[in-house]
Amino acid sequence: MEQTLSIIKPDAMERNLEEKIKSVFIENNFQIVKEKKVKLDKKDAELFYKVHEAKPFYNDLCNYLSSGVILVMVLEKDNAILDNRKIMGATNPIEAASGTIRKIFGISIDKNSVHGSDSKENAEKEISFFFKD
Ligand code: IDP
Ligand code: MG
Repeated sequence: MEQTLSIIKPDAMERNLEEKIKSVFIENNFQIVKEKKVKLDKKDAELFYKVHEAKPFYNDLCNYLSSGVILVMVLEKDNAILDNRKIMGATNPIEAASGTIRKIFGISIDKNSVHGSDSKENAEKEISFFFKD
């Protein structure tokens, strides 16, 4: 079994899509093993997205992630990291495959409803960022 970190971002939380998006994970055989709602401050968001600090959209991205309540989840299944990326769809909802979370719910490249870890190394880092045990 593998674990990955998933976040339902502020745009989706504000539109009350929490249960709908969670049911996509459950239908796709993920177990939600940990979850919590948090409101990050800007500094937390900057730390979380540190890999993107050189990108032109970094400041907007950090403002956005800290703009409202988010739902952070640890998802578990075989191949959780890649399978989650598949059901999320491409970063830009316009380019996301039909049936993916970002295609169905995403508004724009920045308000794309969900985050998912992109590698084993980042999944471990991101899980421990939110869930210290
Ligand atoms: P990912 O979320 O699909 O892994 P990343 O490249 O890791 O995509 O980017 C992190 C987040 O930054 C994206 O989910 C999106 O919200 C935002 N982002 C990525 N590229 C752009 C862009 O070109 N303009 C504005 N926001 C972007
Ligand atoms: Mg990413």
